[in-house]
Amino acid sequence: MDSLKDKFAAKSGPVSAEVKALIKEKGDFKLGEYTVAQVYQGMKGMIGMVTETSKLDPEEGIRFRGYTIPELREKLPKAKGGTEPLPEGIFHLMLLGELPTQEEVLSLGNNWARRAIVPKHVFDVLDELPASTHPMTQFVIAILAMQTESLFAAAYKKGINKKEYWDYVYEDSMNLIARLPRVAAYIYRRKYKNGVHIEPDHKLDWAANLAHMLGYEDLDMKRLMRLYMTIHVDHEGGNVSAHATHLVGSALSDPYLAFAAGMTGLAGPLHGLANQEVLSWIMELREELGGGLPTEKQIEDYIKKTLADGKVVPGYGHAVLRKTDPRFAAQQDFYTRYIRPLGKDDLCEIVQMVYKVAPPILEGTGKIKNPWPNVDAHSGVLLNHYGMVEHEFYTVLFGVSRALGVLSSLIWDRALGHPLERPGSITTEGIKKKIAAAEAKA
Ligand code: HAX
Repeated sequence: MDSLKDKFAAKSGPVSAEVKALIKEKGDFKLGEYTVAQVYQGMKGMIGMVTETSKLDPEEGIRFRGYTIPELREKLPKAKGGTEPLPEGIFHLMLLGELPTQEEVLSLGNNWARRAIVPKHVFDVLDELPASTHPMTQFVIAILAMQTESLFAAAYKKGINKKEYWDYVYEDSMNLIARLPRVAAYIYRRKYKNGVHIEPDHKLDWAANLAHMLGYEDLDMKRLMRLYMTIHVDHEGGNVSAHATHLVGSALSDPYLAFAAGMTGLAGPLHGLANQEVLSWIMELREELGGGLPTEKQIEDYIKKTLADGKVVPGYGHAVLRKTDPRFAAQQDFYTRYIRPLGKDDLCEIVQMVYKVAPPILEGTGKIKNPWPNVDAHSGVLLNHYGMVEHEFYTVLFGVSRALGVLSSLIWDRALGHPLERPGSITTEGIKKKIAAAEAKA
């Protein structure tokens, strides 16, 4: 018996009927007209899809089903004696739109534990890759290797009614989420710990078990992993990883294929790979200055040099946000609450200094729309503090968390019967003709 699935079935039916009626009655309602700049510059600000799980406000940041990150850190169920939310809880919230009880979160954790067995061939595939293969490439390959298990693909081949799509997408998504921690840990231990693997401990919650399989038994790292896995889940529908998953899923590619597409997007340095880039950038800064804490002036010069070299300052800027990312603030709070009282960490301190120095410089360029830090500006130094020094691995952790958001959205996509996504495009010649015609009329 899967009570989460029963609740989803009870919820999604009426919402689906409501959406169909809305399209029928108000389908011609104009949502806005878009500019040439928006068409050329990544469709920023265009409302082009429906995402139920979260909504991003440029000034305030993300809300998951109406709740901010500080609210969720307080309200979501925690592990026994724990202080940070269990990510099982935010998945329940995104899928059903309701805060879960402690019992529901425990039941979901057990549900994932029962599904967590990764087929052996996935490890065999990973073992064949050169050890130098980037962890994100390995992650995507492992997800694709697991596609042999897709219940959606098997059912579609046999022939199923459209109304049943969500059920199989739900099953695939739950299996994927259950198995990703093992896959991530396998990649990590193979690449960085001489292939000495650690068996799962399903008495632990999903995030703590991930920390355990990675080789981190420290309670503090488990606490960080719960927060990390909660805050990275979702950022509404238009970001590259969420949009790619949604887009590929719209072709009825199964959740393994769709999620792998999302992860190839997350692996880009302007998106999830920025967390790796931030650490490398800070390490290079330290190296150039011969170690220790830099002065504010030295950081200022380094930022200016980065810009002068035509590079981006990683961890700063955002396509939608126009203020400090609340996910950055949550990690800053984690540092001041749990780490700093025990002794300052040089790299975490540098992050605080960059936060003070960078925004006015970035703003001063006159072109960067958001001079404030995003989630990736802080995450690496916290992992590094607890001993995870392998920067190239950081985006895989982001990806494990992101699965919760994009896959709960994918289940909704199929429950609501969203069709194939196929926006129109235009040529530059076409744009010029439209402008000329409008100007001739005026
Ligand atoms: N450093 C230097 N230049 C920057 C910048 C930064 N941090 N942020 C923006 N710019 C530049 C852009 O490259 C662009 O330059 P050109 O006009 O020469 O092309 C100009 O400022 C205007 O860009 P924008 O409109 O402010 O920003 P975009 O919406 O185009 O891009 C990005 C948003 C996040 C990609 C951008 O801010 C950036 O590259 N940041 C650094 C990389 C980063 O931290 N990425 C992670 C973002 C959060 C996320 O997805 N996490 O997973």
